[in-house]
Amino acid sequence: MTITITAFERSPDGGKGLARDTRVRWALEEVGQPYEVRLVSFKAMKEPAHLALHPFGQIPTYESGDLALFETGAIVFHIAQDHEGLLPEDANARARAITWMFAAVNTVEPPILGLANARLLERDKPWTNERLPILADRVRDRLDQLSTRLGGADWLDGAFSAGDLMMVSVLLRLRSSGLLDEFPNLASYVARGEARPAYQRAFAAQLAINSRS
Ligand code: GTB
Repeated sequence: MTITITAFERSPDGGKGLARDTRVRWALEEVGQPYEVRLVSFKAMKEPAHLALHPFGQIPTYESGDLALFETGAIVFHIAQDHEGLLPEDANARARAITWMFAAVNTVEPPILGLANARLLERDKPWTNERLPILADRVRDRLDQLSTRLGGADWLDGAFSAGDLMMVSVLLRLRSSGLLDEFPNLASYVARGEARPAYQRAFAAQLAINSRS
């Protein structure tokens, strides 16, 4: 069955791989599933055809046969459940990997988004300069905790899993802030994720679209 995902017609990041279709592409590459991409403009995202797929008018979405999904956590989870390679066989290890997926999107990503939004969207607000250090410290607290848990391990819980895929994807958003470099084991963790051939293919595929002139 053909898998089709949606992505920005042109990502505002110019191909840095930060838009969330990259994590879905990465999951599909890890499990060796070919996929098609339907590019959507910001305008089309808010129109009925796309809203029927994504109630919040965003990318990415995932379609396969009569199944349509939105939310990258749910999409990556579905891919990982359907194919070998992203979740361990052992039931407890599988549950822990899923826990890390939720931790990535529910616990680590929100403060990172708070900081990113303040830097990108609220720069001109009178309160931003005062608020930025508070938001950065919120991110630092989470990174400190995550760094302690990861310690010297390569991945969060044994072999690479969908939990790592989601966590690395979330942490990548921090690169331009410099915060990741304050935690060398997390910087190496992210670099390990980026070095995976499946990530490289996913990154190259989104770059090919976003670097067109
Ligand atoms: N919780 C949802 C999920 O995980 O799927 C969030 C989806 C989401 O935020 N989608 C964004 C979107 O469609 C694109 S990825 N935004 C358009 C809109 O809401 O109107 C977020 C994103 C956008 C741009 C950059 N960037 O330029 O660096 C990075 C990340």
